Amino acid sequence: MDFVRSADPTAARPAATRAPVPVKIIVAGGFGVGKTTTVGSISEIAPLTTEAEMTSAAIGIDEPGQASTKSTTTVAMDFGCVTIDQSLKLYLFGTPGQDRFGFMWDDLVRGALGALVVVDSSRLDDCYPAVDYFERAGLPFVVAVNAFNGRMAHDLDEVRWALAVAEHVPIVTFDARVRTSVRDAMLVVLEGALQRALHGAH
Ligand SMILES: Nc1nc2c(ncn2[C@@H]2O[C@H](COP(=O)(O)OP(=O)(O)OP(=O)(O)O)[C@@H](O)[C@H]2O)c(=O)[nH]1
Ligand SMILES: [Mg+2]
Repeated sequence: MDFVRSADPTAARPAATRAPVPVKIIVAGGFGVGKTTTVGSISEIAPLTTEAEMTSAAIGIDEPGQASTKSTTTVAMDFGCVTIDQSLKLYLFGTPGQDRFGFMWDDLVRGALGALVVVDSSRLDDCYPAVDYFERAGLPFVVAVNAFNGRMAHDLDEVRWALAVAEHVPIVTFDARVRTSVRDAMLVVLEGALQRALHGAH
């Protein structure tokens, strides 16, 4: 075991017992695409959620997709965390999806290293504003198409074209309900954040 003598008390500890570096990651996307599901699937703590019942006032305004049984929506944020390895712990912040909560995104993304922008390929119109937001925010992000029941309405090239996702932005498919699938998507976000740290912005 290597010990380093230093005035810094954390530096004298063996590497294995050092606290992991905390990294803030955003899980964003349009209404009802699976953000809360994503955070809940991977979080190692019971996720903090802020779900509220949707009322009849939302009918015709917020459409979660024809087959959905969705009855609640996120009104503030989702929060969860997951330890990637001894050196890295992700703190996940899920955004609310309804347009009227858009003003909260600027606060939520502050200090984040990257974002996973969840997309439902059958409702691309609802997903464009989130992609556009992160293009402008200058934060590394990955577009993650949630394959509801393994089905995609469009292939990845079509989704990239329809949402005008830039060439340098990775686009992947995943299943928001499956922990390992969410983990793989998160690793792509981390890779982008690392590249940004090493080589700067595109
Ligand atoms: N079949 C299927 N259903 C899913 C999947 N992901 C999410 N759902 C369902 O889709 C609905 C929406 O999921 P949420 O995770 O609440 O979506 P959200 O993006 O957090 O929604 P808002 O916070 O309201 O914007 C819920 O009823 C989920 O159970 C999936 O991969 N397959
Ligand atoms: Mg939600």
